[in-house]
Amino acid sequence: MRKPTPEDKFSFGLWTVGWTGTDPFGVSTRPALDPWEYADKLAELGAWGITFHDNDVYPFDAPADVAKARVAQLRDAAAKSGLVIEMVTTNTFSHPVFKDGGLTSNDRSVRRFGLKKVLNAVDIAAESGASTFVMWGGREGAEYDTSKDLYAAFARYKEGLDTVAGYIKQQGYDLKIGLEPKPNEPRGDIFLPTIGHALGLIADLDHGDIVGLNPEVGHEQMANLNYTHGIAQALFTGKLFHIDLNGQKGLKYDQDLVFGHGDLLSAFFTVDLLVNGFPASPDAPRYDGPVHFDYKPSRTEGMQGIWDSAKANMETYLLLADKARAFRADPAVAALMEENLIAQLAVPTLAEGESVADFLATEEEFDADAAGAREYRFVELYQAALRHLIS
Ligand code: GLO
Ligand code: NI
Ligand code: NI
Ligand code: NI
Repeated sequence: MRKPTPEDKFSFGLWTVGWTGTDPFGVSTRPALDPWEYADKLAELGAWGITFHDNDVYPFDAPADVAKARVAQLRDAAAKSGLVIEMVTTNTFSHPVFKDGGLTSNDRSVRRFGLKKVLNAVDIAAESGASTFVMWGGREGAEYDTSKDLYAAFARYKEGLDTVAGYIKQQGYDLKIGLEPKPNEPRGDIFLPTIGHALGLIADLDHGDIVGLNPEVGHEQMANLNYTHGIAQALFTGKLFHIDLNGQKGLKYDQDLVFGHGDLLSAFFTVDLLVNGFPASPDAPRYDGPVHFDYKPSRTEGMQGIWDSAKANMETYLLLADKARAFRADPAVAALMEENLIAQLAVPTLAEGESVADFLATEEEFDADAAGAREYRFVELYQAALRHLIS
């Protein structure tokens, strides 16, 4: 197994390795290090980048000079260990002020405060050389359908996102926004619950050109959706700006397990898409952004477990990437793809220049019963993938 290198573009949130194990039922099981204390070890393991929330680096109530100094100290540590700060985000969920949301709180004064906090983090992102600014609206939502004018909530969400995107453009920052959908937790129902909902709102924005997605494996699976299909549609729309990889075992709370420690076959096809692209669409957009892990070292683990699990994410990805390449290079797989008409789906249904009138006028020989009797061997093709995966 080769060691990860910076070319692999693996990155970690400071809140991932830095999670001390506090959950709704229990206190911390591990000590917290200072944010800059994670850099050396991550670099040593082969990571390329780090990401953070404003309040991973300085406390919510830190005076501006303290905040500045702490961010500077983190930047120095990252630079010394050769790590890139590739993404920055804002914590608009921990403090009680955000209990009803940051951009969609009913209380306008909270929204004005939340928006300033986000814009301040945008400045930090730009100054830190980040290329993506993630917005996960974990508290944007509700438990009770009576608690919100939902039309106004979407209008305020749009207003907030357009204000942030407009500010990025006005400042001339080289930053794109990645919205992170999640169906629930901590709110009973979070706005923008899935990739599809987020794409819908992006299409309504005035500055949607710099707004895309940061989809997370576990979040889509919490909505019982197929992550690979989700990121495929984001790629199709030119909106896959960033990814949060992790593991999830079905419809549970947000587990944030190590990538692959959930639905392994699904993880395999996700990596296949990321490294090989679409089998019959060579000109389709490819993802070449950071391979970012948003996981949590389980609370059973100590300091050793933090590094074991960080390493495990990268190892799983590299192992799956090798398997996925071998799968695509296998002549038996190519033959099965051919037999299953995989390439034919890339051929447009209408001929070039064919009008609908011409199309309707064509009298094609077509035997629906014969076509209906056609046998696909999708099972065998999937089994071929599984053979590569477990051999
Ligand atoms: C929580 C989210 C969260 C975001 C982070 C980045 O479930 O996954 O960790 O990824 O706040 O914005
Ligand atoms: Ni998450
Ligand atoms: Ni998660
Ligand atoms: Ni995430």
